[in-house]
Amino acid sequence: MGTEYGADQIQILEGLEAVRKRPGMYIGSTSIRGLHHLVYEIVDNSVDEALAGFCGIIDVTINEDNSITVIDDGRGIPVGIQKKAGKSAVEVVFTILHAGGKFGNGGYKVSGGLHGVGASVVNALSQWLEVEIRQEGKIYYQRYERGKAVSSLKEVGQCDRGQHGTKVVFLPDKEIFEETVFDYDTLKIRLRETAFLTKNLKITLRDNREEKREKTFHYEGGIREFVTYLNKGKAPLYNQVLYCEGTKDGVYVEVSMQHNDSYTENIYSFVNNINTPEGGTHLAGFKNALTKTFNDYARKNKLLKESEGNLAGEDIREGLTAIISIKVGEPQFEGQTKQKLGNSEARGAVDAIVSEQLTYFLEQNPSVAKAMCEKSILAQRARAAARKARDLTRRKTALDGMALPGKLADCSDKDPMNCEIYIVEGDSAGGSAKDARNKANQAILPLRGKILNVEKARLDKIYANAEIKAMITAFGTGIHDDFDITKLRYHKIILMTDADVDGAHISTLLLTFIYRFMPELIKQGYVYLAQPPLYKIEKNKRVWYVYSDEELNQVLKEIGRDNNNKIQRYKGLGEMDAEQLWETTMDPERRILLRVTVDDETTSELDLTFTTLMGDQVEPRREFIEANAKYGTLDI
Ligand code: TSJ
Repeated sequence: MGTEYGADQIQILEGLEAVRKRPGMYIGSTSIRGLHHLVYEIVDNSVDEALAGFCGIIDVTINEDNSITVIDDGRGIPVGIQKKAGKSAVEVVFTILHAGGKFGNGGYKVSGGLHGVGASVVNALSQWLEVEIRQEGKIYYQRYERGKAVSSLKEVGQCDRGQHGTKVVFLPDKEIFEETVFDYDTLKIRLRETAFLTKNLKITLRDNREEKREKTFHYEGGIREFVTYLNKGKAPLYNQVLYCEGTKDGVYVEVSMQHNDSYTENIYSFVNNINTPEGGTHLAGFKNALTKTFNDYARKNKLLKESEGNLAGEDIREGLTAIISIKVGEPQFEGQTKQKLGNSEARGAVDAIVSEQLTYFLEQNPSVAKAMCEKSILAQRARAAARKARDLTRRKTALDGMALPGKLADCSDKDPMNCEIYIVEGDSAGGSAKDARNKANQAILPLRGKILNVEKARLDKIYANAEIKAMITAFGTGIHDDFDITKLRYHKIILMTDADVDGAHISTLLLTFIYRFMPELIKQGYVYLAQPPLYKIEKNKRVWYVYSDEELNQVLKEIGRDNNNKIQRYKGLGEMDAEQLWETTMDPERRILLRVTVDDETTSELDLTFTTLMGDQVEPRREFIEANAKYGTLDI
């Protein structure tokens, strides 16, 4: 057998070798993110089986050794020999790069995401992988090591004829991945999203490591429940969740939406269950239908006076939470990051289905239509006022030659690459920071007290807010349509707040503002959280700064807990003198910074995190900060 390797097979081996040589090309990265991607690649196959109507249950388990088991109750990967490849379809799936799930005429494969490359890539990047298939009363098994079959597909037993499905177990290769410990919450967020997008599919996630956990996601309402979930903790404007569904030109369309009383737009679009953070034709079709249908209705029913101009799309979308989910045979992804749908038929399909069903809904529910219309008209007026305010500031800055805020203590270096700006809570801490800083490249912008919660204010009020104006002018980029990242004046924007609950709240407000108005700053990694110490310990003229209670106990254990330690707890940044602030929090050689990042695979969850934290409870805020620290990467 060994001598009979043909040219095709040699190429196959090279194919998987290529994956091991340049894993980043296939799964984005070999960081913790790439590690989790392996799970999604496998699970996506089962989801496809569910979309085809043959699978209702998916079980995902993190095993004690950090291997992953995925089991579904689908038809089972076909076990027959594929003539062209000269091996079983199972082996083709696991050893040939880019082999989709198309077998004969039964092909339905609709997935195809950014890295939709499938099982062979996971196999190539796993120390070992085992597959078990139950089909027509028989159990089949095969094992691979680092992408290579170590046995052929064998019948290993018998099962009930009614039993069928696929089970895959794999251990990510430590030679490839920087990190091989799975994070339960990361998988949970993604699997929940998948369950929302695939109604009637039941997904269970289990953690069999030290901390045993289990969670099942099953949403009969599908994306309707997704909208309810996203609006949790907010006040909906009306009780119904609008839902549109239909198929046109080969595009299956589902849309669900509900307004809440906030001012932000939360629209998430998906194609074949894959998030499209940059939108595309399906989103454009939705927006067009919404604007057109709504204006038609408002005019016809005299909710909008003849003298008044049309409602703009953004007025109607104020406070709107919506999911647009479409399924299409051959998705075309465009844009630099391939996160934008290009299929032109999707635009028309979504537009037509939403227009027709929304028109009907508005006619059937006049009180809901009226509530929507009143909110939109208020938004329209606020937008006009905001434009006026913005034009004024624009004219002013043009005349003043970009006047910087008076409170800003700028740095002398003008090369943004070298420069950092510390956003500091309160004038007293601002004072210490000004004394402590390196004037050459560290600027300080003190803010007074709590900043405006942009989730709870309309645009006109936001533009009029002094702290927000100060930040916008200091950063230099402008916002929204005017945003220009090349004008950014500092390549590190560092939020420095007290290491307590109030400080955490202020950081959250600041991050919310930046995320809503200048998301690119976060996406491109310019935003950081400073980490001031919680305690200072002194003993025999030696000093330790510690950043958590855990660390405090550790240090005390090492040096002995006795009365000679003078432990000082910092209640706020203001309690530190300039030198201490420099040593612990601002000196690039010694400080710890957390970089704030977003995971675009689960954008909806991140948005939710930002918004729930705006509530009045203390606990969720702390959770946020912890979660954030987890997302953060350490920069010494
Ligand atoms: F891809 C994979 F190997 F990683 C994998 C595939 C992993 C897991 C956990 C499940 C699956 C999988 C594949 N579940 N269900 C299927 N279904 C098929 O491969 C299948 C079965 C029958 C037919 C048919 O046309 O008769 C077609 C397909 C694609």
